[in-house]
Amino acid sequence: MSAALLVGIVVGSESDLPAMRRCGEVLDEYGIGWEMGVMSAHRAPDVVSGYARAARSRGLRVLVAGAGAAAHLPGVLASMTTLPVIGVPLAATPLAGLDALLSIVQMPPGTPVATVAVGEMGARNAGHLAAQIVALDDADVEGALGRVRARMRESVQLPEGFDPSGAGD
Ligand code: RP5
Repeated sequence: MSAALLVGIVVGSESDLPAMRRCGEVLDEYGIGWEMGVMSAHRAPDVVSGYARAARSRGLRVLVAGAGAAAHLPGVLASMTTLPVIGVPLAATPLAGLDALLSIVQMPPGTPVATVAVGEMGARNAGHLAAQIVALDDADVEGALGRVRARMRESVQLPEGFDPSGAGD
């Protein structure tokens, strides 16, 4: 049985796909169903509008939008749905993603976009953040989050002789 489709990943261009696949890989770790579409807010605004307006009734819980340059896609999506929207700024111009970061993060009050880091690192964190949102009322995903956090903790390498349980000033 395939996992229910809960997260919609949208990118502004095919050139954004390689970075945003990292988001899908993270969602796979949590067993969360996702889809990915290419739909530019300036080249096909009607398609973006239709997707955003249908998202909730299609059962999606979170939208993740990756875009570079002027990067208005996440904000436009957020203006047309009350689902949480996570924006991933991508490096697509000589400004290396700073343009997209400022565009996405600076949404005026009332239409927030939860903005993560530029590029693949941000795309991966968008997957983790989307999972945390889904986990608010999904015990399976909450359990998976706990297992991923426990695995992260295993990567810690303590100096010899240091006991973290006794740490403190
Ligand atoms: C944005 O412009 C896209 O999100 C992409 O990052 C950037 C460049 O798009 P292409 O010229 O590669 O299609 O809309």
